[in-house]
Amino acid sequence: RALEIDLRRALAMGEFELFYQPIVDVASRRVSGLEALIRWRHPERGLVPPDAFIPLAEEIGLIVPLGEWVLAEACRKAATWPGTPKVAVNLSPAQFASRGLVDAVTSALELSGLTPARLELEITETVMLQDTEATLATLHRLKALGVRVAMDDFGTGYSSLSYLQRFPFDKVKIDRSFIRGLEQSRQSDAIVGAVTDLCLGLDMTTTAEGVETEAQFEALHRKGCREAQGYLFSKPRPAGEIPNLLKQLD
Ligand code: G
Ligand code: G
Ligand code: MN
Ligand code: NA
Repeated sequence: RALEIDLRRALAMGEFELFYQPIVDVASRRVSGLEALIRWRHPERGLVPPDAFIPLAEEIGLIVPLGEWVLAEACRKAATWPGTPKVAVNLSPAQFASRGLVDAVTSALELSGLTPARLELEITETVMLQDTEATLATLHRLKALGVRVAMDDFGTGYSSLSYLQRFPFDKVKIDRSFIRGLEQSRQSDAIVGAVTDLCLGLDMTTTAEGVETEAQFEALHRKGCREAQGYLFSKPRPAGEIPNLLKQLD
């Protein structure tokens, strides 16, 4: 297929780049971290979003080398930023299950010199549906490196409370579909409040995704949600803008 050939070529040619979206500490409004979000700078099609190629990259196994590049690049960049913000990297299920994942994380940390605690790996619930024992073993090996692990898009898909009990997450990212309804629907308020309380009791922190309004931010503050991410603060930005953005938002 044309896209498949194009995708393999793109990796070889270095056409991928990472944008970064700030994550803000709710109490202080300071930037506590940034999430790396991949883009494909296509010679003819322009900037291609991840939804347009990540699924195919998964399917053809290209996600493993691509994911290794993302890890290395995000750590390398983060090590140059002013201050000590964390950098969050999305891991797709196939990458999580791949044999070389722990080695790839280890080498990204070593080559960049980034403090392990500044790297956060985001995994989705789909990962939890795979072989549970293997998943647990991988999570424990990652945590032994000193990196942090977050459950992404919590509350959508096949989320289950048993995952929070069994898997050693440091953080839960509450899906933006629940944040949208804050201050407008009792249901969203109740769900976000309950997830925040639950995570507090489990010694996990919470990050709200997709925060777009001051009213949503205030509601999160009242509910004790630790971090917020969304267009209210910044959309994902090219790497070159991050050093200045870190100085401005701080
Ligand atoms: O940046 P954007 O909001 O368009 O991202 C859309 C989706 O693509 C997000 O849900 C995110 O999880 C996924 N994504 C972005 N960057 C990466 C990446 O480097 N690796 C993987 N596996 N997924 C990514
Ligand atoms: O799936 P994941 O959460 O990893 O990816 C984040 C995606 O959400 C990115 O594609 C990003 O562009 C998008 N996003 C980030 N902030 C907001 C926001 O405030 N509103 C909306 N609608 N989308 C957002
Ligand atoms: Mn994410
Ligand atoms: Na998410």
